[in-house]
Amino acid sequence: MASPSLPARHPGAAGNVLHPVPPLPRAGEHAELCSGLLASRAHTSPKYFYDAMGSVLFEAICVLPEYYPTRTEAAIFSTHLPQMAEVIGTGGTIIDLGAGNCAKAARLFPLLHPHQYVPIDISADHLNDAVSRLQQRFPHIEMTALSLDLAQDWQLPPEVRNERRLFFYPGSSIGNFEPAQALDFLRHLRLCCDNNGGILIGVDLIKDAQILATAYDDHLGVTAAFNLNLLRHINRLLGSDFALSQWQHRAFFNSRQSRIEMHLEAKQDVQVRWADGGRDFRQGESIHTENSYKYSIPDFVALLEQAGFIAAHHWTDSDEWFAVIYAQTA
Ligand code: AVI
Repeated sequence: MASPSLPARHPGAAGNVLHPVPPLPRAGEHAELCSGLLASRAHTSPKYFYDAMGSVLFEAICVLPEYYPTRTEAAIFSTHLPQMAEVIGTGGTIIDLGAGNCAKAARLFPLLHPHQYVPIDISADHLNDAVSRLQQRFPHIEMTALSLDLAQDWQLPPEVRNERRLFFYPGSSIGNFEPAQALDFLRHLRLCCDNNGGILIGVDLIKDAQILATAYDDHLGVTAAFNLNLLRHINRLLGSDFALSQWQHRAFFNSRQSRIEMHLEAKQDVQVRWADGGRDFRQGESIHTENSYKYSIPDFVALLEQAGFIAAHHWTDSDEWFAVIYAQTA
């Protein structure tokens, strides 16, 4: 289990509390990667996309014309933020799940006026820099950064105030969980809320299969590079000898499961070796690297309700490609 790191406190830019976070421990990654690669259908967790290069490639994906989720969600926030603030209310604690550069949450501050901001991310380096900068812009907001792997068990430390916790989970990353895991994750958030909190979450909606497929297989090949870069990251973590030239990116919409699937497919018979193992892949065999589930609004609201939330409001774009949903505790 990844546990929150609680290093010594030191004063932030304006005397507020800022927790610098060390990188997460790497124990367990080796075993997790090996068991996925050796499974009859080889697979890896999408969290391994995000080394330094992967994070830069993901930022590039977000500005691709084919990748509609980022700009569509941003437009929904631009249009509806005042109404969101009316529904959600001011004050309380914003807990930003997968905060990255904290830019999305920072747009909420002038309207939601949180007392505390708790950005959480797997990448400590990114987070420390972003929070230091943000603390200078908003010196009156207490900021408590946490380095956590949200795909593992995690708990909030006592420093996170219990007063009206709003979990902020934009970007449709909930779609990268299997539906059962997504439900467990939402249930966990609900438990962390006591009886006076909520969640503001971005959800990518079901749409034309071709639009979906192109969003994950763009013409510039940035998503292909993002997928292939995973092999370089695995080579570093495992000491393996994946040769990128032997693999190709595959992405398609699986309509039965309502998900985009990304795979890396062997272009020829391939032998991969690492210190304590290895695997032979036949031409055409693939490593399943990501699922990105797409929901209808009623189905996602049902999931929130199963988790113990009451879905209060949702906002969408005019094409209904993406939704931002606010749900409260009962
Ligand atoms: C982070 N996550 C919401 C992205 C998605 O759309 O599922 C990851 C991604 N994979 C390929 N392109 C973007």
